[in-house]
Amino acid sequence: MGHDAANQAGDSPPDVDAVVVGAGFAGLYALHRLRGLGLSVRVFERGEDVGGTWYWNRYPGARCDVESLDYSFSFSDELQQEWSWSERYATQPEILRYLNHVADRFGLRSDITFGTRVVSAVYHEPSAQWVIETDRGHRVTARHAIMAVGNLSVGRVPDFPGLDLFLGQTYHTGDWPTDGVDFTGLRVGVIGTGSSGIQAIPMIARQAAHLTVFQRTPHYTIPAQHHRLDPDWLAAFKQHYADYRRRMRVSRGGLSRDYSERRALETPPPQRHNTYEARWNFGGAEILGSFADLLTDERANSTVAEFVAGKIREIVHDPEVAGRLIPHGYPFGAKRLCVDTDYYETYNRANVALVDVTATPIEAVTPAGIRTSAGEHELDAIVFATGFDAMTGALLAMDVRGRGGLPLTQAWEAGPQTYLGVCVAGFPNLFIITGPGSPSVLSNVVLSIEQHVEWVSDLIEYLRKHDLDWAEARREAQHEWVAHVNDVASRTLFPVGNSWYLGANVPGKPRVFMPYIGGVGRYRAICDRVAAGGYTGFDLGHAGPEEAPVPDAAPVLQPVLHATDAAALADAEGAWG
Ligand code: N01
Repeated sequence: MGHDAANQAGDSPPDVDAVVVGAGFAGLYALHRLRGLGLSVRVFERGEDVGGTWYWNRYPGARCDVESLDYSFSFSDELQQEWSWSERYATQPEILRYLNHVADRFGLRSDITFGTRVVSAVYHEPSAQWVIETDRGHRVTARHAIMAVGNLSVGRVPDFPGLDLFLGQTYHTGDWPTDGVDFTGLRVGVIGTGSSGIQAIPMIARQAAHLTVFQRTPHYTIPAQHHRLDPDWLAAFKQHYADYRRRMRVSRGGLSRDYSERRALETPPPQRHNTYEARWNFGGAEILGSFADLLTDERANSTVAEFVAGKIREIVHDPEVAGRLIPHGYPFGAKRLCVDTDYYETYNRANVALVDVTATPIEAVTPAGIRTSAGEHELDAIVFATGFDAMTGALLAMDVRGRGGLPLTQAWEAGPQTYLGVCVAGFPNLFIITGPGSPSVLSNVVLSIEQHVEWVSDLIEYLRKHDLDWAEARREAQHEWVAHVNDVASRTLFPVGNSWYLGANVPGKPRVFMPYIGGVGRYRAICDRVAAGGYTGFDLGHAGPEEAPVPDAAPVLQPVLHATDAAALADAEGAWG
């Protein structure tokens, strides 16, 4: 179907300049920015409204674990001045209200088609156009295809035997009913204790008659120490918003507070303990930034791991339950650090039980509940907090084909390969916002989205100014970038954790460390240098029968990373966490 459509693209001009897939943070900003350049844009969104992740993840307790003052758009000072966050960490409903406000304020809805899934995107070489088809029968041609599909948008439910026989209700945290769920009086099981499970468990425990948590791997979590934002404090803060954002842009993680340069192993133990204590009390993922060597040196890492284990023993009354909750076997922070409210305290409740499914594996879902090797747990509802096919799931769910009809699934058979985490060799004018190989999920993703959208729109503008039709990453440049991403990751403890960063949570998925750990400030500098060099590492060209690259406009590949930069980047205390 996709091929036939592509063959019909012919010589006619594209229907729109750009198609954007997704209307979350990334899609909304891409639409706004490209429209501002005078491009015609069509956005397709599978949800019935804007929001992306924040449209679907409505589970109880869902809130962002990046602070709201950081996790919001910076591109418009008017927007950031007029919007007032009510809490340190925003709830899902408040973030969704914010994104609705953005959509209305910038008049974005008229260019968005909701309730529509893109099923294929096929590149038609002679016309240098993308042919996009949807599940509702749209067929649109576009010069540029912007994939703003999110990194965590395809939920995973493990294939337990008997799942379809269960007589109660089942839910996935990433596809929560719009009207919410009332668990009052019910016996509920939650499978999974990552960020979603850890947020949902305390809330469900308060409502349900009984909650059984099925934990495979204990995750590290730090209390949010959440609070409301005082309106006077906020008004004073907003006067310095521009400076605050500037610091975020050059930081490691895209956050306003950066990593300490001190090393844990060179800090006397009492001082080290005080640092952890202060950061624990401050709350959130800040603790990862306590010392520069936490994510590069296992001995340093074990000092923070021991500190957190001590906290778990203090909070959880039953020592045996505390023991089961203490993470082991992987470094602190190597799996995504979770941020919670009352998570460990929840295990002191009489109506909550913790089942270790590594010791007693789930054998089947039965009509009445879940059976592990130790016996059956009767349940009225099961919540799957079992995560996502991260970073590549949504892209590979579409039939994306580049030059010569090459499917993206084939190009990425051995794992995702990109240049700068945004472009793929063989797929001209296809841009992946926060794609694998960019800081994406290891950063404040809203800031990384802004950087990508701006960089991509600058590239599109460059093509238009130079009367060019397409840009395509060169294979050598891509190869060099992938090697660099792997090299930086291999100098940290991240690859040791069997995490979704590596695709380890999806059986059969190739294991590739997907996010770029070099830090958002450095990453931005590299992208800027590529642009300043006339898009180093790209071929740029015209549509038409002789659509070969234009030699003058397409600089030959120069090493993107000069020796000194590579050394600096490889000095990857840049791993921010
Ligand atoms: O998913 P996860 P998530 N049997 O993959 C378990 C973002 N996020 O939805 O660790 C039993 O982290 C699995 O066990 P294990 C954030 O980036 C952000 O919680 O694989 N258990 C794990 O415990 C986050 O990292 C916010 O051994 C099974 C859990 O399910 C990402 O989304 C909030 C299993 C999955 O954890 C994903 O988080 C929420 C099986 N067969 C999420 N299969 C913010 O606040 C899987 N598990 C911004």
